[in-house]
Amino acid sequence: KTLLIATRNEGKTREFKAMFSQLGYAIKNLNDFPELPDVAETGMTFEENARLKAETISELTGEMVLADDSGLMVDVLGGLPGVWSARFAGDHATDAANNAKLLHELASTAISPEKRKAKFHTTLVVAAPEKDSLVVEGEWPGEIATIPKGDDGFGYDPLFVDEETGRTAAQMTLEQKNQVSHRARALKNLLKKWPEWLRQ
Ligand code: ITT
Repeated sequence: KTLLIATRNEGKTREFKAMFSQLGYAIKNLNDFPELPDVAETGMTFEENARLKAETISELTGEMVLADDSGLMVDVLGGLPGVWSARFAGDHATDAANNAKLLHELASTAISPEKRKAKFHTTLVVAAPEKDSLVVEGEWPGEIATIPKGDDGFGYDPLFVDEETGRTAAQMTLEQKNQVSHRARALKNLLKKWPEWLRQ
């Protein structure tokens, strides 16, 4: 069984590959299909953007497609970078540039560590021909570190401290992150609803 994920992000894809391998699914992403277009993320919410990605690619391929729209929401920044997480430091910004911008924003507000509360959010949408899309969410509470720590993961992982263990997401192995992350929690919610949705 193969499932197409409407993403070009290899960090997300690695996590989905590990999580779905236990379910017997092989994963492909948009980098395996150069002929498929980039879907513009014009929505104002995670759900709108995840729907745009899943439904556009499902219509173009006629296949069942999963999309993930996710981001980091920092309390003292009013939930930013949120849906703009990938583009926080500008269009096509690198992870390093986005992380530097986040540290800069928090430094200028001169707040204490206990006020650096944040959460990671994922909305997953599964789209398939002739079906209403399935939508689920997952969140991971934590706080923003003052310096980056750890070499694993992607995106904001070196700055995101897990509330439970005090480790950054980049100090966790892929397996450890996949036990507790926003993406893992969203996938768990998806699996509760998926069998019945498939039967419809
Ligand atoms: P696709 O749209 O092709 O899936 P993207 O990177 O543009 O890839 P998003 O629009 O969902 O994905 O942006 C999410 C950004 O939020 C992503 O680029 C990361 O910077 C950050 N992010 C999401 N999940 C993360 C995680 O598990 N660890 C660290 N950063 C994460």
